Amino acid sequence: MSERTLVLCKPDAVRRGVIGEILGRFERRGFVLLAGELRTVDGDLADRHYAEHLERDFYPGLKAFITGGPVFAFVLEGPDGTIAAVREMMGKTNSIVAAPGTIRGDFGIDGRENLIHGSDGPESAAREIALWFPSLV
Ligand code: D4T
Repeated sequence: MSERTLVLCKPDAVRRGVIGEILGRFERRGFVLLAGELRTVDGDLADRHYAEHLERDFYPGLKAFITGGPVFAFVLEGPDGTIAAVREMMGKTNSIVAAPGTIRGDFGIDGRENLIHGSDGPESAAREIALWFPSLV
């Protein structure tokens, strides 16, 4: 059995020039890169990607951030457990409390500008891959 997940290097990661280091961690771990693209997120894609957060008080700031510069979107594939393993490699949402050794814990200190997104379960992975890379579905 295999699992796929959608990952975004957010605009802060692209701006800071660390997408190679981030992608390299996943490649070294053994995940297979199925697709990848540098893309500027418009308001509509932001709203659809973050549909669950539309009503949250932090969403306007999150939307401004995610649409504020290009992201590097990619799809990884690996065995069952890949979605959770990628989330573990990312670290906790707020980079300042993310463990050293995780991507957020090694590269950042901010709560919003936290470098990376990864699908949080099989349903969101399927939804997000269809949204970002419909040709893979
Ligand atoms: P994403 O979805 O970007 O992979 O992050 P997480 O899955 O780790 O965290 P999340 O969905 O709870 O939050 C989405 C995104 O919103 C930012 N955020 C979050 C924020 O700016 N202020 C906040 O209070 C929270 C909770 C950070 C990640």
